[in-house]
Amino acid sequence: MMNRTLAQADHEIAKIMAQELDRQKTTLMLIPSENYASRAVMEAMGSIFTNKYAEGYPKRRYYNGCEAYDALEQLAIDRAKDIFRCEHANVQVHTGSQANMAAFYCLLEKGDRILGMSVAHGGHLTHGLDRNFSGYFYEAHAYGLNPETDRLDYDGIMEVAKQVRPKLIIAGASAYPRIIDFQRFREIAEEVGAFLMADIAHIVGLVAAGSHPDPVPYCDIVTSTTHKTLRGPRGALILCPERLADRLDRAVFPGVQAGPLMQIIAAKAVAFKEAQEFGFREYQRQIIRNAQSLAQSLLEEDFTLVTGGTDNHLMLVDLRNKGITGREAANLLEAAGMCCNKNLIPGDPASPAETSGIRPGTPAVTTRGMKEPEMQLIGKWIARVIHDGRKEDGTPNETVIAEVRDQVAQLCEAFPIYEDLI
Ligand code: DSN
Repeated sequence: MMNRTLAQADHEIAKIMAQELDRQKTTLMLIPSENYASRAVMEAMGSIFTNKYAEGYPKRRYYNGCEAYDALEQLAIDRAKDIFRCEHANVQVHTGSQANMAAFYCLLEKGDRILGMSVAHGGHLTHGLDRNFSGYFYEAHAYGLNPETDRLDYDGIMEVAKQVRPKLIIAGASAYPRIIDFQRFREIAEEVGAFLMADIAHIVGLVAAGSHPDPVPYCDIVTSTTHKTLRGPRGALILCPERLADRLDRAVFPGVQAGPLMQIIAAKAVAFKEAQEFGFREYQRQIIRNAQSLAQSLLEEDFTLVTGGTDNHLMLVDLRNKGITGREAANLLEAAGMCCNKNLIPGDPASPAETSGIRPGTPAVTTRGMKEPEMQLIGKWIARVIHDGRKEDGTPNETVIAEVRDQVAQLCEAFPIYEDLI
Protein backbone atom coordinates (compact mmCIF):
# COMPACT_ATOMS: atom_id res chain seq x y z
CA MET A 1 0.00 0.00 0.00
CA MET A 2 2.76 2.45 0.89
CA ASN A 3 4.40 2.42 -2.52
CA ARG A 4 1.43 2.79 -4.82
CA THR A 5 1.19 5.85 -7.03
CA LEU A 6 -1.87 8.07 -6.77
CA ALA A 7 -3.25 6.57 -9.96
CA GLN A 8 -2.87 3.09 -8.49
CA ALA A 9 -4.27 3.98 -5.07
CA ASP A 10 -7.18 6.22 -6.03
CA HIS A 11 -8.11 6.42 -9.66
CA GLU A 12 -11.03 8.75 -8.92
CA ILE A 13 -8.83 11.47 -7.40
CA ALA A 14 -6.18 10.84 -10.06
CA LYS A 15 -8.80 11.39 -12.74
CA ILE A 16 -10.01 14.62 -11.16
CA MET A 17 -6.40 15.78 -10.92
CA ALA A 18 -5.74 14.99 -14.57
CA GLN A 19 -8.82 16.96 -15.57
CA GLU A 20 -7.75 19.90 -13.43
CA LEU A 21 -4.24 19.81 -14.87
CA ASP A 22 -5.79 19.97 -18.33
CA ARG A 23 -7.89 22.99 -17.26
CA GLN A 24 -4.84 24.77 -15.87
CA LYS A 25 -2.88 24.10 -19.05
CA THR A 26 -5.55 25.00 -21.58
CA THR A 27 -7.28 28.00 -20.02
CA LEU A 28 -6.16 31.45 -18.91
CA MET A 29 -5.92 31.96 -15.17
CA LEU A 30 -6.93 35.61 -14.76
CA ILE A 31 -7.89 35.56 -11.08
CA PRO A 32 -5.34 37.94 -9.53
CA SER A 33 -4.93 35.93 -6.33
CA GLU A 34 -3.98 32.75 -8.22
CA ASN A 35 -0.71 31.61 -9.74
CA TYR A 36 1.20 28.50 -10.81
CA ALA A 37 3.58 27.16 -8.14
CA SER A 38 6.80 25.76 -9.56
CA ARG A 39 7.45 22.06 -9.73
CA ALA A 40 10.09 22.44 -6.98
CA VAL A 41 7.57 24.14 -4.69
CA MET A 42 5.03 21.39 -5.32
CA GLU A 43 7.62 18.69 -4.78
CA ALA A 44 8.34 20.08 -1.32
CA MET A 45 4.60 20.31 -0.55
CA GLY A 46 3.99 16.69 -1.45
CA SER A 47 6.93 15.34 0.50
CA ILE A 48 7.91 13.27 3.55
CA PHE A 49 7.91 16.47 5.61
CA THR A 50 4.18 15.86 6.00
CA ASN A 51 4.97 12.97 8.35
CA LYS A 52 6.19 14.93 11.36
CA TYR A 53 4.88 16.92 14.28
CA ALA A 54 7.11 19.86 15.06
CA GLU A 55 5.16 22.03 17.51
CA GLY A 56 7.35 24.81 18.81
CA TYR A 57 10.03 26.69 16.90
CA PRO A 58 13.54 25.79 15.67
CA LYS A 59 15.61 24.41 18.60
CA ARG A 60 12.56 24.79 20.87
CA ARG A 61 10.34 21.87 19.83
CA TYR A 62 7.89 19.83 21.84
CA TYR A 63 8.69 16.70 19.80
CA ASN A 64 11.85 14.72 19.23
CA GLY A 65 13.30 14.03 15.81
CA CYS A 66 13.06 17.60 14.54
CA GLU A 67 16.59 18.19 13.28
CA ALA A 68 15.55 18.43 9.62
CA TYR A 69 12.56 20.57 10.55
CA ASP A 70 14.70 23.02 12.51
CA ALA A 71 16.97 23.34 9.50
CA LEU A 72 14.22 23.87 6.95
CA GLU A 73 12.20 26.27 9.08
CA GLN A 74 15.30 28.32 9.89
CA LEU A 75 16.10 28.52 6.18
CA ALA A 76 12.56 29.70 5.46
CA ILE A 77 12.78 32.33 8.22
CA ASP A 78 16.20 33.60 7.10
CA ARG A 79 15.13 33.81 3.46
CA ALA A 80 11.91 35.63 4.36
CA LYS A 81 13.89 38.13 6.44
CA ASP A 82 16.24 38.67 3.54
CA ILE A 83 13.53 39.13 0.90
CA PHE A 84 11.44 41.49 3.01
CA ARG A 85 14.35 43.26 4.73
CA CYS A 86 12.75 42.72 8.15
CA GLU A 87 13.89 41.72 11.62
CA HIS A 88 11.60 38.77 12.29
CA ALA A 89 9.49 36.37 10.26
CA ASN A 90 7.00 33.72 11.34
CA VAL A 91 6.50 31.17 8.57
CA GLN A 92 4.20 28.78 10.42
CA VAL A 93 0.83 30.43 9.80
CA HIS A 94 -1.32 28.21 7.63
CA THR A 95 -3.41 30.86 5.85
CA GLY A 96 -3.81 34.58 5.38
CA SER A 97 -6.85 34.59 7.67
CA GLN A 98 -4.91 32.83 10.41
CA ALA A 99 -2.04 35.25 9.93
CA ASN A 100 -4.42 38.12 10.56
CA MET A 101 -5.98 36.31 13.50
CA ALA A 102 -2.53 35.81 15.03
CA ALA A 103 -1.61 39.46 14.41
CA PHE A 104 -4.76 40.59 16.24
CA TYR A 105 -4.11 38.10 19.04
CA CYS A 106 -0.62 39.52 19.36
CA LEU A 107 -1.62 43.19 19.46
CA LEU A 108 -5.16 43.35 20.86
CA GLU A 109 -7.47 42.36 23.68
CA LYS A 110 -10.90 40.98 22.92
CA GLY A 111 -13.31 43.86 22.21
CA ASP A 112 -10.62 46.35 21.17
CA ARG A 113 -11.43 48.73 18.36
CA ILE A 114 -10.00 48.02 14.92
CA LEU A 115 -10.20 50.10 11.74
CA GLY A 116 -9.87 48.41 8.35
CA MET A 117 -10.94 48.91 4.77
CA SER A 118 -14.59 48.15 4.10
CA VAL A 119 -15.15 44.87 2.24
CA ALA A 120 -17.62 46.74 0.04
CA HIS A 121 -14.73 48.96 -1.09
CA GLY A 122 -12.15 46.20 -1.60
CA GLY A 123 -11.05 45.23 1.92
CA HIS A 124 -10.76 41.64 3.13
CA LEU A 125 -13.19 39.71 5.33
CA THR A 126 -10.61 39.54 8.11
CA HIS A 127 -10.28 43.33 8.25
CA GLY A 128 -13.50 43.69 10.25
CA LEU A 129 -16.48 42.09 8.50
CA ASP A 130 -19.24 41.45 11.07
CA ARG A 131 -19.60 37.74 10.15
CA ASN A 132 -15.85 37.15 10.41
CA PHE A 133 -13.87 36.61 13.64
CA SER A 134 -12.46 40.11 13.13
CA GLY A 135 -15.90 41.69 13.45
CA TYR A 136 -17.11 39.22 16.06
CA PHE A 137 -14.34 39.42 18.65
CA TYR A 138 -13.35 43.04 18.06
CA GLU A 139 -15.22 46.32 17.70
CA ALA A 140 -14.71 46.78 13.98
CA HIS A 141 -14.95 50.08 12.11
CA ALA A 142 -14.35 50.69 8.43
CA TYR A 143 -12.84 53.30 6.18
CA GLY A 144 -13.66 53.46 2.49
CA LEU A 145 -12.58 55.03 -0.75
CA ASN A 146 -13.10 58.60 -1.88
CA PRO A 147 -16.40 58.41 -3.83
CA GLU A 148 -15.08 60.85 -6.46
CA THR A 149 -11.83 59.08 -7.21
CA ASP A 150 -12.37 55.54 -5.86
CA ARG A 151 -8.89 55.89 -4.34
CA LEU A 152 -7.84 55.73 -0.71
CA ASP A 153 -8.54 59.12 0.80
CA TYR A 154 -5.90 59.49 3.50
CA ASP A 155 -7.36 62.71 4.91
CA GLY A 156 -10.72 60.95 5.19
CA ILE A 157 -9.10 57.94 6.89
CA MET A 158 -7.42 60.32 9.33
CA GLU A 159 -10.84 61.82 10.18
CA VAL A 160 -12.40 58.38 10.75
CA ALA A 161 -9.40 57.30 12.83
CA LYS A 162 -9.73 60.41 15.04
CA GLN A 163 -13.40 59.63 15.63
CA VAL A 164 -12.96 55.90 16.22
CA ARG A 165 -9.62 55.99 18.11
CA PRO A 166 -8.81 52.38 17.10
CA LYS A 167 -6.12 50.33 18.77
CA LEU A 168 -5.22 48.85 15.39
CA ILE A 169 -5.40 50.22 11.85
CA ILE A 170 -5.25 47.72 9.00
CA ALA A 171 -3.87 48.79 5.63
CA GLY A 172 -4.32 46.47 2.69
CA ALA A 173 -6.96 45.25 0.28
CA SER A 174 -8.14 42.43 -1.92
CA ALA A 175 -9.41 44.53 -4.79
CA TYR A 176 -7.54 47.82 -4.93
CA PRO A 177 -5.68 48.57 -8.16
CA ARG A 178 -3.52 51.44 -6.91
CA ILE A 179 -0.41 52.00 -4.79
CA ILE A 180 -1.00 51.99 -1.03
CA ASP A 181 0.85 54.74 0.83
CA PHE A 182 2.00 52.98 4.01
CA GLN A 183 3.86 56.07 5.21
CA ARG A 184 0.58 58.00 5.26
CA PHE A 185 -1.05 55.16 7.18
CA ARG A 186 1.81 55.35 9.72
CA GLU A 187 1.19 59.07 10.18
CA ILE A 188 -2.49 58.35 10.82
CA ALA A 189 -1.66 55.55 13.27
CA GLU A 190 0.81 57.82 15.12
CA GLU A 191 -1.75 60.60 15.31
CA VAL A 192 -4.30 58.38 17.09
CA GLY A 193 -1.87 56.15 18.98
CA ALA A 194 -2.82 52.96 17.09
CA PHE A 195 -0.80 49.97 15.99
CA LEU A 196 -0.45 49.67 12.22
CA MET A 197 -0.72 46.39 10.40
CA ALA A 198 -0.43 45.86 6.64
CA ASP A 199 -1.99 42.86 4.94
CA ILE A 200 -0.02 42.64 1.70
CA ALA A 201 -1.36 39.25 0.56
CA HIS A 202 -2.10 40.52 -2.93
CA ILE A 203 0.92 42.70 -3.58
CA VAL A 204 3.50 40.64 -1.69
CA GLY A 205 5.57 39.71 -4.73
CA LEU A 206 5.58 43.32 -5.92
CA VAL A 207 6.77 44.42 -2.47
CA ALA A 208 9.48 41.75 -2.34
CA ALA A 209 10.76 42.86 -5.74
CA GLY A 210 10.67 46.59 -4.96
CA SER A 211 7.83 47.21 -7.43
CA HIS A 212 5.50 48.51 -4.72
CA PRO A 213 6.42 50.74 -1.73
CA ASP A 214 7.59 48.72 1.23
CA PRO A 215 5.29 48.54 4.31
CA VAL A 216 7.91 47.02 6.63
CA PRO A 217 9.54 50.28 7.81
CA TYR A 218 6.12 51.70 8.77
CA CYS A 219 4.22 48.79 10.28
CA ASP A 220 4.14 46.96 13.57
CA ILE A 221 3.08 43.80 11.78
CA VAL A 222 2.90 42.79 8.12
CA THR A 223 0.89 39.72 7.11
CA SER A 224 0.71 38.00 3.77
CA THR A 225 -0.20 34.87 1.93
CA THR A 226 2.52 33.04 0.01
CA HIS A 227 0.64 31.73 -3.02
CA LYS A 228 -0.45 34.85 -4.90
CA THR A 229 2.12 37.16 -6.53
CA LEU A 230 4.82 35.43 -4.44
CA ARG A 231 4.09 32.18 -6.34
CA GLY A 232 4.72 29.84 -3.41
CA PRO A 233 2.58 27.19 -1.74
CA ARG A 234 -0.90 27.99 -0.43
CA GLY A 235 0.05 29.43 2.97
CA ALA A 236 1.04 32.59 4.81
CA LEU A 237 3.71 34.44 6.74
CA ILE A 238 4.00 37.30 9.23
CA LEU A 239 6.76 39.90 9.53
CA CYS A 240 7.50 42.13 12.49
CA PRO A 241 10.27 43.99 14.27
CA GLU A 242 12.36 42.15 16.89
CA ARG A 243 10.52 43.95 19.73
CA LEU A 244 7.33 42.00 18.84
CA ALA A 245 8.97 38.73 17.79
CA ASP A 246 8.31 36.64 20.92
CA ARG A 247 4.78 37.97 21.35
CA LEU A 248 3.98 37.25 17.73
CA ASP A 249 5.44 33.74 17.77
CA ARG A 250 3.43 32.94 20.89
CA ALA A 251 0.29 34.33 19.23
CA VAL A 252 0.79 31.90 16.32
CA PHE A 253 1.78 28.93 18.48
CA PRO A 254 0.21 28.12 20.87
CA GLY A 255 -2.16 31.07 20.28
CA VAL A 256 -4.07 30.16 17.13
CA GLN A 257 -2.28 27.07 15.82
CA ALA A 258 -0.76 23.84 17.04
CA GLY A 259 1.16 21.56 14.68
CA PRO A 260 2.82 23.47 11.84
CA LEU A 261 2.54 22.11 8.27
CA MET A 262 6.23 21.40 7.82
CA GLN A 263 5.88 20.29 4.20
CA ILE A 264 4.31 23.67 3.43
CA ILE A 265 7.04 25.50 5.35
CA ALA A 266 9.61 23.62 3.23
CA ALA A 267 7.75 24.75 0.11
CA LYS A 268 7.69 28.33 1.41
CA ALA A 269 11.48 28.13 1.81
CA VAL A 270 11.76 26.99 -1.82
CA ALA A 271 9.51 29.82 -3.00
CA PHE A 272 11.54 32.36 -1.00
CA LYS A 273 14.71 31.06 -2.67
CA GLU A 274 13.04 31.49 -6.05
CA ALA A 275 12.16 35.06 -5.02
CA GLN A 276 15.84 35.70 -4.26
CA GLU A 277 16.87 34.50 -7.70
CA PHE A 278 17.62 36.42 -10.82
CA GLY A 279 14.43 36.89 -12.80
CA PHE A 280 12.01 37.38 -9.92
CA ARG A 281 12.21 41.19 -10.00
CA GLU A 282 11.69 41.21 -13.74
CA TYR A 283 8.75 38.80 -13.34
CA GLN A 284 7.09 41.22 -10.92
CA ARG A 285 7.75 44.21 -13.18
CA GLN A 286 6.23 42.29 -16.09
CA ILE A 287 3.11 41.48 -14.01
CA ILE A 288 2.52 45.24 -13.71
CA ARG A 289 3.33 45.99 -17.35
CA ASN A 290 0.93 43.22 -18.36
CA ALA A 291 -1.82 44.51 -16.08
CA GLN A 292 -1.42 48.00 -17.52
CA SER A 293 -1.49 46.63 -21.04
CA LEU A 294 -4.62 44.57 -20.36
CA ALA A 295 -6.23 47.61 -18.72
CA GLN A 296 -5.44 49.76 -21.75
CA SER A 297 -6.89 47.14 -24.08
CA LEU A 298 -10.12 47.03 -22.05
CA LEU A 299 -10.36 50.83 -22.01
CA GLU A 300 -10.08 50.82 -25.80
CA GLU A 301 -13.09 48.49 -25.83
CA ASP A 302 -15.11 51.02 -23.83
CA PHE A 303 -14.87 49.19 -20.51
CA THR A 304 -14.97 51.26 -17.34
CA LEU A 305 -12.13 50.59 -14.93
CA VAL A 306 -12.41 51.63 -11.29
CA THR A 307 -9.85 54.48 -10.87
CA GLY A 308 -9.30 54.39 -14.64
CA GLY A 309 -6.45 51.88 -14.62
CA THR A 310 -3.96 50.07 -12.43
CA ASP A 311 -0.59 50.43 -10.69
CA ASN A 312 -0.36 46.79 -9.67
CA HIS A 313 -1.33 43.27 -10.74
CA LEU A 314 -5.12 43.67 -10.98
CA MET A 315 -7.89 45.86 -12.30
CA LEU A 316 -11.50 46.22 -11.32
CA VAL A 317 -13.89 46.35 -14.27
CA ASP A 318 -17.20 48.11 -13.68
CA LEU A 319 -19.60 46.31 -16.06
CA ARG A 320 -22.64 48.49 -15.54
CA ASN A 321 -22.33 50.15 -18.95
CA LYS A 322 -22.32 46.68 -20.56
CA GLY A 323 -25.65 45.47 -19.20
CA ILE A 324 -24.17 42.35 -17.64
CA THR A 325 -23.47 41.45 -14.02
CA GLY A 326 -20.15 40.23 -12.66
CA ARG A 327 -21.54 36.74 -12.12
CA GLU A 328 -22.85 36.46 -15.67
CA ALA A 329 -19.64 37.86 -17.15
CA ALA A 330 -17.39 35.53 -15.14
CA ASN A 331 -19.48 32.52 -16.20
CA LEU A 332 -19.35 33.48 -19.88
CA LEU A 333 -15.62 34.15 -19.72
CA GLU A 334 -15.03 30.80 -18.05
CA ALA A 335 -16.93 29.07 -20.84
CA ALA A 336 -14.58 30.82 -23.27
CA GLY A 337 -11.49 29.61 -21.39
CA MET A 338 -10.74 32.74 -19.36
CA CYS A 339 -11.18 32.22 -15.63
CA CYS A 340 -12.03 35.51 -13.87
CA ASN A 341 -13.82 36.24 -10.63
CA LYS A 342 -16.88 38.39 -10.10
CA ASN A 343 -16.19 41.23 -7.70
CA LEU A 344 -18.01 44.05 -5.96
CA ILE A 345 -17.12 47.50 -7.22
CA PRO A 346 -17.05 50.44 -4.77
CA GLY A 347 -20.64 51.37 -3.89
CA ASP A 348 -21.94 48.35 -5.78
CA PRO A 349 -25.76 48.27 -6.02
CA ALA A 350 -25.65 44.49 -6.68
CA SER A 351 -25.28 41.77 -4.07
CA PRO A 352 -21.91 40.05 -3.39
CA ALA A 353 -23.32 36.96 -5.11
CA GLU A 354 -24.15 38.90 -8.29
CA THR A 355 -21.84 41.96 -8.29
CA SER A 356 -21.34 44.59 -10.98
CA GLY A 357 -17.71 43.85 -11.67
CA ILE A 358 -14.93 41.45 -12.46
CA ARG A 359 -11.35 41.59 -11.16
CA PRO A 360 -8.88 40.38 -13.81
CA GLY A 361 -5.20 40.06 -12.89
CA THR A 362 -1.96 39.05 -14.53
CA PRO A 363 0.31 37.07 -12.11
CA ALA A 364 -0.49 33.65 -13.61
CA VAL A 365 -0.44 34.59 -17.30
CA THR A 366 2.88 36.36 -16.65
CA THR A 367 4.24 33.14 -15.12
CA ARG A 368 3.42 31.49 -18.46
CA GLY A 369 5.69 34.04 -20.14
CA MET A 370 3.00 36.16 -21.74
CA LYS A 371 3.72 39.82 -22.38
CA GLU A 372 1.98 42.94 -23.69
CA PRO A 373 1.00 41.57 -27.14
CA GLU A 374 -0.79 38.65 -25.49
CA MET A 375 -2.52 41.03 -23.04
CA GLN A 376 -3.87 42.97 -26.00
CA LEU A 377 -5.32 39.74 -27.40
CA ILE A 378 -6.85 38.80 -24.06
CA GLY A 379 -8.43 42.25 -23.76
CA LYS A 380 -10.00 41.84 -27.20
CA TRP A 381 -11.28 38.36 -26.33
CA ILE A 382 -12.80 39.56 -23.07
CA ALA A 383 -14.55 42.30 -25.04
CA ARG A 384 -15.76 39.85 -27.69
CA VAL A 385 -17.27 37.57 -25.04
CA ILE A 386 -18.92 40.37 -23.05
CA HIS A 387 -20.21 42.16 -26.16
CA ASP A 388 -21.25 39.19 -28.31
CA GLY A 389 -21.22 36.16 -26.03
CA ARG A 390 -24.97 36.25 -25.32
CA LYS A 391 -27.91 35.95 -27.65
CA GLU A 392 -30.83 38.34 -27.41
CA ASP A 393 -32.67 35.95 -25.11
CA GLY A 394 -29.69 36.03 -22.72
CA THR A 395 -28.48 32.48 -23.40
CA PRO A 396 -24.81 31.96 -24.34
CA ASN A 397 -23.90 32.44 -27.99
CA GLU A 398 -22.10 29.11 -28.39
CA THR A 399 -20.54 30.09 -31.72
CA VAL A 400 -18.79 33.13 -30.25
CA ILE A 401 -17.82 31.28 -27.07
CA ALA A 402 -16.34 28.38 -29.03
CA GLU A 403 -14.46 30.70 -31.38
CA VAL A 404 -12.81 32.53 -28.44
CA ARG A 405 -12.18 29.30 -26.54
CA ASP A 406 -10.24 27.95 -29.54
CA GLN A 407 -8.12 31.10 -29.73
CA VAL A 408 -7.46 30.92 -25.98
CA ALA A 409 -6.43 27.26 -26.28
CA GLN A 410 -4.00 28.10 -29.08
CA LEU A 411 -2.44 30.87 -27.00
CA CYS A 412 -2.12 28.52 -24.02
CA GLU A 413 -0.40 25.98 -26.24
CA ALA A 414 2.09 28.63 -27.33
CA PHE A 415 2.84 29.41 -23.65
CA PRO A 416 2.88 25.97 -22.03
CA ILE A 417 2.88 25.31 -18.30
CA TYR A 418 3.64 22.07 -16.42
CA GLU A 419 4.69 20.40 -19.68
CA ASP A 420 6.11 17.28 -18.07
CA LEU A 421 3.48 16.75 -15.37
CA ILE A 422 0.91 14.04 -15.88
N1 DSN B 1 -9.66 35.26 -1.47
C1 DSN B 1 -8.53 36.10 -1.76
C2 DSN B 1 -8.70 36.85 -3.02
O1 DSN B 1 -9.09 36.24 -4.00
O2 DSN B 1 -8.43 38.04 -3.06
C3 DSN B 1 -8.22 36.98 -0.63
O3 DSN B 1 -8.04 36.20 0.50
